[in-house]
Amino acid sequence: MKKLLGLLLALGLLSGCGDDDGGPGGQIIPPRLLSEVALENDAEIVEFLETHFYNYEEFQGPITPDFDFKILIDTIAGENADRTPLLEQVISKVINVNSIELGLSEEENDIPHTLYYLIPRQGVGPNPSVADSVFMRYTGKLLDDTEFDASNTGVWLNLPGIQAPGAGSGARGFAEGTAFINSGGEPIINPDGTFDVEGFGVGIMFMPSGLGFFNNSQGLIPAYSPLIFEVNVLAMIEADHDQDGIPSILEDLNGNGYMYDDNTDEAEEREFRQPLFADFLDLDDDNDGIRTSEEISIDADGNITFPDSDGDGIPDYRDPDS
Ligand SMILES: [Ca+2]
Ligand SMILES: [Ca+2]
Ligand SMILES: [Ca+2]
Ligand SMILES: [Ca+2]
Repeated sequence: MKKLLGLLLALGLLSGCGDDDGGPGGQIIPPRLLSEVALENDAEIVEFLETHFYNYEEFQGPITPDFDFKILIDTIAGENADRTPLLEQVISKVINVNSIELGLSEEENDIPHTLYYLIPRQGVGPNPSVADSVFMRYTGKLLDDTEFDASNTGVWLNLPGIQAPGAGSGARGFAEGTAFINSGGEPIINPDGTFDVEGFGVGIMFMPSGLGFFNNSQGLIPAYSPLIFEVNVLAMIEADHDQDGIPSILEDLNGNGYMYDDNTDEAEEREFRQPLFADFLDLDDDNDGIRTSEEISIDADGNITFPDSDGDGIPDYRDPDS
């Protein structure tokens, strides 16, 4: 997602000084309420899903040899009037979003957002989590079919980087949706140096702007736009960002799929050493001067256990007293 990351960086740099912040007379227009936009976006997405279908027959097979596993979406009309709408095929997941994730000043917490997704072809390989790195192809579109970003050849993406907090850096829904899709088989290297991945996962996701860029308009993406991402998940690597021995996903302590709201020593970090390091980026999670890697135990088979020396229910690596 080089382009999207570039876009994210640009958004980060531009946030607060873009044209869209200036109203008549240069006054700042405050962002809209997350709760209000979530409902509005959901209605737009549901209408889209009711009135569109995808090439499900091609995926259901028999698969023709030249089929490229691309998802094609069209309106239900004319000769396609009898197609099954996407709404009857998608799966939905409700994700609670806090205003801090999007860098909003008006505090709103646990605002439900529905992510809709579809996996026409599940991959044959392992399943990434929102904390992992994936090699993937993707296309990003608006509901009106405008393509705003794509990588057709494939790119390694660090999924938690895509859900990083702050104005303009979001698109949490992309990481959440990708985590439902399994990767493919072992890559096959061709004589010309290119490679193929058999059995890669194919998915598409539809997300409200609260799981995307919310009020940050940029390029072809207007503020408060629902987003569609079609993705091919080719390969994945289980990540341990801080290399403390604990796979990053196990440092999502509250298990909500959001990596930046788990920070054992947050109070101290706020007081003494900004910026904040969430646990998955912190190699001494409790800031007791003993590295996390020395406060956990990993056996010869790679199984991790978390000793609790003083038996207070808090494992040593998150206990500054032991
Ligand atoms: Ca979390
Ligand atoms: Ca920390
Ligand atoms: Ca850590
Ligand atoms: Ca400790």
